[in-house]
Amino acid sequence: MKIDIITVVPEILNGPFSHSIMKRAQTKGLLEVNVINLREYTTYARAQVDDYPFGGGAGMVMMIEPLVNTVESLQKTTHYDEVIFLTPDGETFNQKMANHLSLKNNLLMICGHYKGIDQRFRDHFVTKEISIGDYVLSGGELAAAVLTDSIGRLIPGVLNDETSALSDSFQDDLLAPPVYTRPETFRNWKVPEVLMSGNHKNIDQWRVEQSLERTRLRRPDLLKD
Ligand code: 6GU
Repeated sequence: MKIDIITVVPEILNGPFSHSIMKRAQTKGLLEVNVINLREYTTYARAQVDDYPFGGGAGMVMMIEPLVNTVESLQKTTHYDEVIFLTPDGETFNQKMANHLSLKNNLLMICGHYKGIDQRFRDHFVTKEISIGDYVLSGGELAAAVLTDSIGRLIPGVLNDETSALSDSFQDDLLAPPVYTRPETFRNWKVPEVLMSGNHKNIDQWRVEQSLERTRLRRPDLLKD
């Protein structure tokens, strides 16, 4: 899978994909992430990419022309399955969307900044608008990193048995159960006995019960259907 990300602050995206599972996904050739600097595609003086809103009001608006130049240039060599605009007024991202997007070949993400982007770009180029939650970020970069990480780790072959996505919270609409490792006793705090029993039927049952209990207490909304 290829994920191309258009941004005016490419520096923010240098770190998130250079380590751990995202790094391995790229090394294995299963994921390619390209960060594209919008300013390199503008034909305006001083690499301008934003301007005052028509009708007045606070904040700047990202201009349509640099965005279209960038997208159309990329589209010469890549067919995108989705053109995703990261914006707080988009559909709230969840695991189901991550699963769905992990099956695509090519994704283009556009990070918003300032007061937003010219609506005509959204109308004519964007196929999906996604938010990562009900709070406001300074720009879409961190949201693009969140999507790329959650989608990238689901690509077949990225995770091994040890890091399997099957036991993740949300994968079956349940939160993950508690986990423990050595030592068996720390400051007189003991690991639940069942985990030390070697009885895998009991262990599996305990984990399901814990998942259900945790979900009931913390996220009862997940159990409604
Ligand atoms: Cl995608 N962008 C911004 N700027 N803020 C957000 C967001 C996205 N998702 C939640 N808050």
